[in-house]
Amino acid sequence: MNSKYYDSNNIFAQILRGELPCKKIYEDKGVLAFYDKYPDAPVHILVVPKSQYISYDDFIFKASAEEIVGFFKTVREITYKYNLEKTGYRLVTNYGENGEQVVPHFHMHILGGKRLGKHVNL
Ligand code: DGP
Repeated sequence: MNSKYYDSNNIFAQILRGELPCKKIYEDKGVLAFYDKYPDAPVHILVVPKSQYISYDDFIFKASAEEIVGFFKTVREITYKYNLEKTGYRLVTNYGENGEQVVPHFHMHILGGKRLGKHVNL
């Protein structure tokens, strides 16, 4: 973790290349969303940009404004697809050692489907 260089063998890169399966729920030219394999909530979706960004830090630094806005609007669309805007949800992105990011391809967790409490361990 915390490498400056993108590891093109990370699990999400393999999913994006179709080398590993995923339960896909949404795809467009720039974004893929799929269910987390180890869900922490009844709804636990991962949204990833298709371009190679290591982390939130890397994404915000390198992506165009258009790409950043498109990504976050897509996250919102997915919350509506699952009616989460009615009951609420949590967005989480982990970064670095203290944030305990495990997969070094930027991703947003969408968590919902139950009362999550003040904190969540991801
Ligand atoms: P993070 O700690 O933010 O890097 O979270 C990585 C998430 O990825 C974690 O919630 C579990 C999930 N995950 C790990 N391996 C796989 C996989 O092979 N498929 C899917 N769908 N999710 C995975």
